[in-house]
Amino acid sequence: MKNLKYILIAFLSVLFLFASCQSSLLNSNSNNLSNNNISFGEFNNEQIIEGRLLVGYENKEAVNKIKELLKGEIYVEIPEIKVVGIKFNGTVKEAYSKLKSLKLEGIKYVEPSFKRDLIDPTPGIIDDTITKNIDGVSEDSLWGLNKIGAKDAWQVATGTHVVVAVVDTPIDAQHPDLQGQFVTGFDPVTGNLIMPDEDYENDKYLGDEHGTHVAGTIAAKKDGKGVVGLAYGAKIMSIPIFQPGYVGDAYVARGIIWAVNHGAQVLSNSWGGGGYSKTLKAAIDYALFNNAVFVAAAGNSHTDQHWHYPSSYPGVIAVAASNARDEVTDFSNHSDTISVAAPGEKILSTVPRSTPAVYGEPYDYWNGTSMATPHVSALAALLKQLHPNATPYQIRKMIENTAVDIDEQGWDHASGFGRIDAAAAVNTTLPTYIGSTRDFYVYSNDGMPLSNVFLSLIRKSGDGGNYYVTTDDGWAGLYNVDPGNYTLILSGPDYLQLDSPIFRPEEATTLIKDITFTNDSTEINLFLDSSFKLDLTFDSTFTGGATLMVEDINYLYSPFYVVNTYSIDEEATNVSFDLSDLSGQFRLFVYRDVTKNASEVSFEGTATINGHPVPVSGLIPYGKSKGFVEDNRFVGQVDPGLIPWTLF
Ligand SMILES: [Ca+2]
Ligand SMILES: [Ca+2]
Repeated sequence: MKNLKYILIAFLSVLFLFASCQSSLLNSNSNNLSNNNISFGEFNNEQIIEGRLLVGYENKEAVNKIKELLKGEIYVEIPEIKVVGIKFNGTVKEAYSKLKSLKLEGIKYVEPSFKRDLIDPTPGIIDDTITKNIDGVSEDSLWGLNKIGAKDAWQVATGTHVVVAVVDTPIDAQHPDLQGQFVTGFDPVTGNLIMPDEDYENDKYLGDEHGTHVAGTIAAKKDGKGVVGLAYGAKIMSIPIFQPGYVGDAYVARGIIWAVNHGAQVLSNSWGGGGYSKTLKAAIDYALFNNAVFVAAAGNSHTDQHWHYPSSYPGVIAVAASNARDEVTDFSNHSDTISVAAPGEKILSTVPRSTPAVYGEPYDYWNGTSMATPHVSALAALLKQLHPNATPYQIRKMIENTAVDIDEQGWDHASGFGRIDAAAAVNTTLPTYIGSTRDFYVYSNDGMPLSNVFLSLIRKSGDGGNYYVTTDDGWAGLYNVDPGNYTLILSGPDYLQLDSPIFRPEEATTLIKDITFTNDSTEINLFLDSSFKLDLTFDSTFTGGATLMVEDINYLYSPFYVVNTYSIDEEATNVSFDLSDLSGQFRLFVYRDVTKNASEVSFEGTATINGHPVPVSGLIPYGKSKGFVEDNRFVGQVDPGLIPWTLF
């Protein structure tokens, strides 16, 4: 009800503006949470690369102002998603506090560049009880390929004419089982092209074990020697993002976009880490929009989480690791964003010619979701050969719908829809539903777009994954979300963030509602709302009464700063006020006319914010007129009235 009221009031306010009428109605509702619309990306407890900031812009001119203020330089530009990387001397924290003083039009967000890791594999120990055929390197000895029905799948497709980007370390492209399997790749840091079969790591030692192992599972040659990839008819595009350390989210975004622009139809990502990057999400959305399938490893830390990126972004096929007994491995991460499981234990594949390996040949057994992921990427390549125009949604559904149910019955956090079955997937029909976009717009009650609000979509049926995003200048877009019934949870913004409009955890609001998605695209407007009740007890009464004053701290120098007043009777010792209808950042104080009463008055009580009690107190000194309503946690820490109360 309140939302409707505020929309109406906002509309009326515009009318009053045109009438040049400074009414109290306009006065009380012209408040804003902030004049500065820059959203600062969170990095609490996350590892970041210092001296680097990523800036998402609408207007490139504004980027120059940030660059000048930080005395920095632009080190990477990604015009497709309107992002630049700026490097500067100093820490990200220092840069944030400098930037907070800027009022900039045309900047969508500023965020750190997170550190991410290769998902470390562990060399596997050959265990004949589960891999009894393995007695050497042989194309017939690959238990994973046998398990998922590779030979039957190859009757239908081998990945011909499909390009799979291996976003990983460089690759030993002259490995005898990989040579000839490449198209031109791209170094996103230097901008250099990597020629097909160029041993890119040879010039500067970069460490190419991981990418070489992944590449072999996707497209090692079927030549009767060594191993064979599930999509041996496909071509590999090398996008090295570990050189040897992680090159940063901006370079990775550049690499992803280059790959998509140059023909990659599938991107295989066996890496990840914490930290929600808006830049990375924009690059992945770009891939999905351009019909490229994005596959990512769920991680090897055996935790149950959905803050591992890129695997937890909506639309990504997140891959868990299973073993030869169709159990999920003990290292594989669990998550409510897992799509499928694939063989990821004791996986035999190519390693660089320079690396010591089994049987004296450049092959080795590794464990990891890193090894499971290329099985799924290769399967996506087989499906892309069969259905060149299929959307990433259709490819994902064919893989999920044909997976063999393992672990708990039905969809589960360990294996998602189950272990992939390549033979079944290539024989299934293309789903008619191609996927659609879900756009959410999130505002405060007075129409201010809210950034860094967490939006969760929890599937009611429990027969599939959930989706998590944060808003970016009031917007959150999700692609490839399944139709069905969901519980939508909006919460935040997070009070710990540097730019947060709130200073207390109690002020973070939550909106929970049911939502149903059909096959059509969806556009939904959401308003965050909060409740605020104030109960105060005075130690003595006021002669001539007093007033509770509400002032908007963002308008202290304008004529409209007094938002509301509530009178207090002269006999009153206990008073209650409900401020829930307000929206903005306020300071609250009790005001009296000093000519009528000059003795000291103190008060204490409770502010109940969104149902959470916060003890408050205040003091009107002898002969003074004002006593601020202070959060007891801040008393003595900061000047009274300095930390605002925020209401949505
Ligand atoms: Ca071979
Ligand atoms: Ca299951």
